[in-house]
Amino acid sequence: MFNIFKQTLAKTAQSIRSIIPKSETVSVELLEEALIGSDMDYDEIETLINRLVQPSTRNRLDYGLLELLPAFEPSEITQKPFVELIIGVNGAGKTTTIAKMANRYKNEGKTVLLGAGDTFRAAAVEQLKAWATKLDIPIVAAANGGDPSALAFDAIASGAARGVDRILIDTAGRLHTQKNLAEELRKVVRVCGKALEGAPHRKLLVLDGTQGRSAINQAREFHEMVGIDALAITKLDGTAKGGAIYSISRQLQIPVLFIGTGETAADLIDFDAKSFTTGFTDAFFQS
Ligand SMILES: Nc1nc2c(ncn2[C@@H]2O[C@H](COP(=O)(O)OP(=O)(O)OP(=O)(O)O)[C@@H](O)[C@H]2O)c(=O)[nH]1
Ligand SMILES: [Mg+2]
Repeated sequence: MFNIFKQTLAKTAQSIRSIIPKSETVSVELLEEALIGSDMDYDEIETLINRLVQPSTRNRLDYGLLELLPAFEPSEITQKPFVELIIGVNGAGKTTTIAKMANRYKNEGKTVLLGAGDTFRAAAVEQLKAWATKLDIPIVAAANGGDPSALAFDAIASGAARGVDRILIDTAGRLHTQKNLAEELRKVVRVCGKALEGAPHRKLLVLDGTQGRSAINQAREFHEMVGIDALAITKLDGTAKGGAIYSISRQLQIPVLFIGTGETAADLIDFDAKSFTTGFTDAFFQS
């Protein structure tokens, strides 16, 4: 059966295959080495290996890996407009992920509005505007250097007045260590709630997949800062660190919603624990 994650995990699979020989089973030693190579954190490697019935066959590994991932029930979206605030460090892939999500929602028949809330970085507004034009989606933007909270307020007010289904608000890249920018983000969140009760309904943290498990601490700090509801992991196509997803998901206990698989608007897939794990396990058992 076609597995959508297989292609995305190509680099991860290549690294695993360089360690694991073609066989029906895999030894604990080689499994450990390959998982370390895939950037899974040792906590998860240890847990998996301790639980794994030997010899490790495809089915046993598949089951063991799946058990590492917390199960999340997707909650139904009833709010209209549903406001999503997109957060993350510089260059994580926030703006591109917004374009991908907007494209997805539009294809599902929903109406979307974008808020160009990165008023800090030069050309950030232009970048989102270019996506809006390409996708033919309305955007609320102000001149660079404006107040991101005011922009968020305006975007929500405009989206509510137009009766759109979804509002996606971009934010400037920031490090969790920058205190003034942390305060600014908290203010954006507060002001969203003033524009519309309950907004932002989802605070989505975008993590750069090429950072692997080192993104866990970063995510923790953002979570403490504003409370993160969901994760998007980008650039998985360009990294051999696919195994880090198990540690990110298990240690943070925040659902991974999306996986970024490239630079175009179509390169976004819904994270699905089962298919992801099948794609990952496949690398260990070459056929
Ligand atoms: N290969 C690949 N590239 C991606 C993916 N997502 C984003 N990128 C690229 O990563 C770079 C940064 O993406 P942006 O969306 O501008 O990142 P950002 O977080 O908005 O960056 P700042 O606004 O500067 O903080 C761009 O060149 C994107 O094309 C992905 O899933 N795969
Ligand atoms: Mg951006």
